[in-house]
Amino acid sequence: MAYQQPALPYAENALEPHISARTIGFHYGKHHAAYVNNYNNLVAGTPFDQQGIEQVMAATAADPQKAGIFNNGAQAWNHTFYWNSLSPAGGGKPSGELAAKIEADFGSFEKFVEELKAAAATQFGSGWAWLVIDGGTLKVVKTGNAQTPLTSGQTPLLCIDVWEHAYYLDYQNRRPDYAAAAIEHLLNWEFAESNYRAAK
Ligand code: MN3
Repeated sequence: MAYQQPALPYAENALEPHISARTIGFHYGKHHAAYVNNYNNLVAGTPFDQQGIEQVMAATAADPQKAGIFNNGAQAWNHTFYWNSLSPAGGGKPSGELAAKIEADFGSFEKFVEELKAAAATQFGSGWAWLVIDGGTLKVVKTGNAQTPLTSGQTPLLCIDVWEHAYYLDYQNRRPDYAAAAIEHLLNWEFAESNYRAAK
């Protein structure tokens, strides 16, 4: 019962000029696909093969002997969440309840943007920057490598991949420029709002 890599929710060139078709082609077609293949190879013939990927992530997150399964499964999941966190029609601001909650918990939308940009810029090495809801409060968090807030009791609303493969072809060492472009022009607030409603 192999885990299938979900289809990219838009064309490879849909996020241009902010993220190129070349970057998305390698990122979705090679990096993400490799995590999915590795995960399927590692769980084949084990009881994990019969479980959903989120269940497997929860079961392996704290077990160093299962690090290979966790890392590849979490990267498979994180990337699907990332593709959905971006949209060619994204950017701008959220509306309604989530907008009010961001103002309440961060002070203003602009403060939230500053925090998310800072998290993306300062995550040391490979990892992710996230907007999560944690015990009823919105927070910006960063995680290293394959780590995901999903297995720390937090509910992700949006994420940005800050591994070099996410931006190096387009931005080289300028990770903050990539993060700013993604945050200002691509963030999928409809996706965040639906995750927020489901978490409440
Ligand atoms: Mn990636």
